[in-house]
Amino acid sequence: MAITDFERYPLTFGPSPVHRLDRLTAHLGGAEVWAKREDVNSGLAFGGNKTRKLEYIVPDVLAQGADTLVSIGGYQSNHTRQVAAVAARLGLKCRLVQERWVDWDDPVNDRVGNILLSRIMGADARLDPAGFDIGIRSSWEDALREVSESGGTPYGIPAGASEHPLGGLGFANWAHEVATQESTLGVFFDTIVVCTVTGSTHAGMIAGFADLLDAGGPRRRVIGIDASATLDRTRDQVARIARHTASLIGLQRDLRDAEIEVLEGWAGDRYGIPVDSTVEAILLSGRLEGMIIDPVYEGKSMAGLIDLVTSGEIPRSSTVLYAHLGGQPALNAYSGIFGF
Ligand code: 5PA
Repeated sequence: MAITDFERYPLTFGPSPVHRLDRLTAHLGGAEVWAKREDVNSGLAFGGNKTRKLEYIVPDVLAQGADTLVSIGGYQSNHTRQVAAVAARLGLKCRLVQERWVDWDDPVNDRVGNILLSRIMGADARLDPAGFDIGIRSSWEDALREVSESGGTPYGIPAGASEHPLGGLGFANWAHEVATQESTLGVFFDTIVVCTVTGSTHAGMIAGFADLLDAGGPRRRVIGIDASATLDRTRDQVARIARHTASLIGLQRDLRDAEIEVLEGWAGDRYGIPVDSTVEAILLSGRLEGMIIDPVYEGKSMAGLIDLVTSGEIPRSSTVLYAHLGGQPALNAYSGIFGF
């Protein structure tokens, strides 16, 4: 099967916009930096990377006749907010397990931003004291069972939709979308920079770009910036999901290790806690480009991009595409980091 053979339920506006970041580029002195904006990819609750993944999962939800989406994330999960939005759009119920993934004592952490939006959209979002883990959780399995026991038909979507068998397809297709936009714009992105935590965003891209390479497309570097601070697990998960997705979309070879590149250095010691470079990246993007990024994910990948360009690891001659995956609502739970 090819990526185009998979059913896609439309939740996004269509291809997400791609544009230059001229002032950031000038500030860094090259490489040429562009952004592709998943933060404005949909009218559903501010969209984001999960909305794109869910386009390939919803056909299965509908085929199974489920009446309740069940998912999991941290208190400020962007993923659960997007699941809540999709449930609302489909007329389904939504049960969310919101774990204490981040030891972050902002007094409104469990009430504003993403969790507030999920509740506005009608989701039953319940707090759970468990800490960060990107794998399958017993609390999520318990929620699935509770929904069944109370007569519902649950459909489980794991953290970040990553362990879902179809979770990598959204971003495999993103790679094809990039290739189409490149030919329209007359540009070639030799380097992609993407934040990675539960893995299927980056993994999908790896599979999609490998597919394009094998179809005669150009070679490029897809750099995942770890924001999990559990690097080995994330790297393993990215590799596993990339290989699975590659085989789903008909890649005729194994992925090379060099195609699976997850870099560390910008996550800090713990998931969800911004470090100095995160705050600097947020301020720089806001002040140079009016582009808002968050303290948990995109602030970390942008910090990585800035350092990789500044150090020359990404050469000055490169044209870089920064994948902006959304996530701004969490900023509301982090006002204290700026000291304004
Ligand atoms: C998230 C994830 P992956 O989980 O697919 O690696 O994506 C990382 C990522 N940027 C990058 C933003 C804005 C994200 O929200 N968010 C999770 C969530 O619960 O919101 C899955 C962790």
